[in-house]
Amino acid sequence: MARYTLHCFAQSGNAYKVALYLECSGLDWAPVHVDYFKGATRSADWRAENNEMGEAPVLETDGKRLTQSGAILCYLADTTGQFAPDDRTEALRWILFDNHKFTSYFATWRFMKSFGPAPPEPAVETFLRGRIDAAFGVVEKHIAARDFMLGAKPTIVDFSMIGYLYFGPEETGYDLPAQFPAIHAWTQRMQGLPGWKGPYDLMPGERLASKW
Ligand SMILES: N[C@@H](CCC(=O)N[C@@H](CS)C(=O)NCC(=O)O)C(=O)O
Repeated sequence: MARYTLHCFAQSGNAYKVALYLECSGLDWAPVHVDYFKGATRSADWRAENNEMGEAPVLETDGKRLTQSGAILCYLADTTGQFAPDDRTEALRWILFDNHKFTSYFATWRFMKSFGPAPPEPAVETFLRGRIDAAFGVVEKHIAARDFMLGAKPTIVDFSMIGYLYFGPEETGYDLPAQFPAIHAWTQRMQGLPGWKGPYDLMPGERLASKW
């Protein structure tokens, strides 16, 4: 059995944050497929066994089940030393911004746009795009001045924040090279890390066509 078991699925950028970290760190890990689109995370049994919050990813290791990608990345950095930030407070500042704004609005928008039961209402689209553009604008300015979020070297903050940035424009409706060139250049620097793979090559689950 692998040292780390990650409950994940291919469309989950939140799970990808951890999967990519494990892969780029050369750690011994194996994925377990969460059948999210068939409602696995909504079942009482899955929640009781894996995560009361009803969310992927879940990382199993050393007899523990850890959840919340940001907390998992902090745990892994603390216990392996890989991609550990020099300044924990600064790392948390960006991971919290990521979870509240940078990832969450973009992930919600992409899900509704590509995989939800109906396309988002125009007012919802306007709201989400406004929030995405504001959060992406903050990161565009920050990352234009440095190679990685905390400076010269990649840390867990980068793994957290790039979680949804490799899904294509057919799923996200965003053209990163044209709209956010500094963010795009940063994703390319991360893509240069040994072990880098895209989400659909790293995690199990059938690739789904965008519905809308
Ligand atoms: N902040 C959480 C977000 C996790 C999350 O929302 N995961 C999605 C899959 S990408 C999920 O399982 N959602 C289920 C739901 O919201 O009901 C993290 O970073 O782990």
